Amino acid sequence: MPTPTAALPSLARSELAAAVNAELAAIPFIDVHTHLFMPSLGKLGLWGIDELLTYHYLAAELFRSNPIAPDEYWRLSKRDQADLIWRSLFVENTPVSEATRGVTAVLEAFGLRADAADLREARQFFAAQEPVAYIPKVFELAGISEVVMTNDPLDPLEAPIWERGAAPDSQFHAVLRLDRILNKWPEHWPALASKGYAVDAHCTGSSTGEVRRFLSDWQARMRPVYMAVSLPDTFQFPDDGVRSRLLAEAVLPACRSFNIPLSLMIGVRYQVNPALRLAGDAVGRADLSALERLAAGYPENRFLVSVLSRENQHELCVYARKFSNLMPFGCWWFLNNPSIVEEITRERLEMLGTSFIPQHSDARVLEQVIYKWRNTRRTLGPILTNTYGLLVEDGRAVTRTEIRRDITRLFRSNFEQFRGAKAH
Ligand code: RAT
Ligand code: ZN
Repeated sequence: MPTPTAALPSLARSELAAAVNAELAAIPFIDVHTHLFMPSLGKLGLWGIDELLTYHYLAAELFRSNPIAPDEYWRLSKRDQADLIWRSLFVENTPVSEATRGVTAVLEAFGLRADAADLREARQFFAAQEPVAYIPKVFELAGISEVVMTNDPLDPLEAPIWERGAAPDSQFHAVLRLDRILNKWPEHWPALASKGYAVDAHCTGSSTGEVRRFLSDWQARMRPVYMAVSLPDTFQFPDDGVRSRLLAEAVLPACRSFNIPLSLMIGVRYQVNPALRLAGDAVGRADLSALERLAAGYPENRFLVSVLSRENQHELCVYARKFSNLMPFGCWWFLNNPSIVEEITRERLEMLGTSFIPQHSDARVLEQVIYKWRNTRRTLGPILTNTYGLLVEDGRAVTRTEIRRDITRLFRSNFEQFRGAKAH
């Protein structure tokens, strides 16, 4: 086998940008965290202009530019909400924010007018799409080969579909999401009890063993690529709460036995403004020594980690240097803006080389993958070009083959290996 570096000649500094951009465009990425759903999960899958416009990132922006009270907004039909957001954020104001610009990028990708006075044309276009052909087309426009879903076994709409048997789809991977169980045990233990698991309100006795049995049953049903939980900025581990006990006695052993990672998304300040519903969460700096204790205390477990606070990013890189069972991923939610993505990604490249996953889309509406991945590629191009430029300046030639290998590692194989491999 020839060495990969022998395959193509070294690039001059002036050729780096074109090579990086061409490879970024050509390599299909894996989207490691979304809220999209495979077709067999039916109506859970959202798409089209009304869903794009009522995305909670945009609802949050509406209340800054329109005097409508949240309660009044929620009483409107989805169509009226979308019309209001369009008028307020796209017609009466220029859509310069990241989330608004995203909608215009989607419209542009489909050849639709982004400056229309109303949504008639867009609604007609999206209503005419047939999911079977449309999903692959959207993935192609986004430059992704597959997405990872978020699947909550206690979601009253989703769980029954899985229980009846949902047809798997090779472009959508399942994830067993644990927020209800780990963060809201008092509200949700009765749902487990009603399904025949011997659990109690204080999570004592057989409870943790029974949660393990529950996870095992859902592992068999969903075949998840990892388990996942979002966590507050106040997250501590270990502590004497139910969450720590469930993590130590049910979730971590289950991940070990199924040989899958646990994804920890840390730093949410839940519902600081409940009137905004899904848009009502904020961010807080977390104490990452909890992560240190998890990574050090459970070396046989692997952790995919995203932290929401900008202030926690550097610490996360330091911990990833200490513990190879940590895989930093994504620039999550309020961080997914070019200025912050640039800062975080440069920091990660400088501290971790190519041993991290730069981004996920967090898409909730199918077409969002088009703009979110377009933006990621646009931000990453100059960062990688500059990184290779410095290397060339410091005397190390770079080939196109190496650039391809690095981008493939960042956006595909780090995930593929980490999800299946034993920690080393
Ligand atoms: O970014 C988002 O859409 C958030 O509302 C959350 O869903 C977050 O990504 C999560 O997975 O908890
Ligand atoms: Zn998410």
